[in-house]
Amino acid sequence: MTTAVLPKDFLWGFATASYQIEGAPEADGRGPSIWDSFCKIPGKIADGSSGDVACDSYNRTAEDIALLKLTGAKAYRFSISWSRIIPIGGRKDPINQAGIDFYKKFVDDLLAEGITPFVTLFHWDLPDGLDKRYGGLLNKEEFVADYGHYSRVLFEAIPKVKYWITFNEPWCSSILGYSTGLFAPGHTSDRTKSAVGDSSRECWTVGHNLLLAHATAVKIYREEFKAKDGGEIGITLNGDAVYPWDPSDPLDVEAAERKLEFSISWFADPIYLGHYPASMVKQLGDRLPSWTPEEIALVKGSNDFYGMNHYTANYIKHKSTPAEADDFLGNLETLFTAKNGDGIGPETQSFWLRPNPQGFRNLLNWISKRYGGPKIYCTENGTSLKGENDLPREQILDDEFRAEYFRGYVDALAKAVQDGVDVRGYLAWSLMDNFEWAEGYETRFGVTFVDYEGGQKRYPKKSAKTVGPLFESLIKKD
Ligand code: GBH
Repeated sequence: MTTAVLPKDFLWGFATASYQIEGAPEADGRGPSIWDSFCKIPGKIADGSSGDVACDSYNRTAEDIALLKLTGAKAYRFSISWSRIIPIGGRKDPINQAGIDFYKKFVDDLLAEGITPFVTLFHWDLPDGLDKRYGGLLNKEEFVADYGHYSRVLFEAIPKVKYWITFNEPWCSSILGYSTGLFAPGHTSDRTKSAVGDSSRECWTVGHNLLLAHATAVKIYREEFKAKDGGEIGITLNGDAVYPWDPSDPLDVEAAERKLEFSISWFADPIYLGHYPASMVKQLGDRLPSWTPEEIALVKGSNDFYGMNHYTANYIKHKSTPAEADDFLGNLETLFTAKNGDGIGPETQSFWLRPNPQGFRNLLNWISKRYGGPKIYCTENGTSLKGENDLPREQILDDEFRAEYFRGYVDALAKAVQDGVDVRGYLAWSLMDNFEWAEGYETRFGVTFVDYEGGQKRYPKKSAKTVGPLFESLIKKD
């Protein structure tokens, strides 16, 4: 028997991101983003594809809203393409009214259907003009000022939005964009992959700049908009759960904690506690930028809520050799099998993803404890399915594996709430199959099948109808 443990106004729904679904890269004055450029470099995207068409959501907002209605969703998280709002990107560049009107209408259309918008201002698609002009995220003064301007334009234009997310997963922008080079703009010290970058330094600079840009947007929202518009603003961080590889080895226990610090606390400690984690300062030395008193005063306290993206877990084994200069994990190994032979969860189509619902409950508790019980919105959670793309259509639509993933993770969420964690919402990734970044279209995360060969037509999978009933039975009725 299920007990209703979630608050009456708990928001559940689905999430997407602009470059992954919109297509229409040249419509209504949009400029190029770093992902448009990155996709053109041979070898960067597994199937050689790009977001040029994707789900064609720019031209199919009504279909997407119909899908949301079919699921019964109460909320929808999407991101805004900066390149549609300010095509070149900077604070002195022209603003594109057509881009603003598109998102403004979309928000109105969602609200008309009783769906609450969660709007991400930045889900990795930086205007290419800013990367070319001054080095994009590496340039503290210019980037922070331009991001502040961009965010103010949107706060002003769409006051009906009550949930703003400044950045999606700054860890990915920093590490994958500036250390491993797996994501745009592809900087890395690995000269076989790219011609530019210093993996031992750039990612830490970028992380620092993203925190400052986040805090600047929050300050603008709080000083100029919050009183009249009444919304909330926060950042979304990714983080995988951890288990020590050998729970009886204190070094593995410590390494597991360090893994969380290098992924989550890198951003959340400055925001909630006012400093970087000691373990990072120790390993990275002066490669980790230091805070001026003015900077940290700006950053500390800059979250109205904690946005949590969560998918998977790892066993963590410490390394006994000194950390490499380009190490970003905390000098440790991540594994799918524990010392005693326990496997962490079944394989999926994503090399990094193995379902482990208990990890979600553990991590919710860890975040809640370390950061003083913040209000948490789970802004992404979901799975790919091994071999899904190669299955016959009927089997793709009968995605029991994904449905079971959601059963396990929603149950873990409910248990965490019973543990005392303040979870207020949940957005499953994703409303539909879409452009899965470096993996192109081979990996699907949708609760809706998108037929890329058949005019982008959408077909709801079994999981599209699984999520809603799970929440409706957990939400208190009065
Ligand atoms: C999310 O990130 C994204 O926000 C979303 O856009 C995406 O579609 C979704 O995941 C599904 O992938 O290269 O070994 O360092 C999820 C968190 C963190 C998962 C980084 C992949 C890379 C592992 N991601 N991780 S590694």
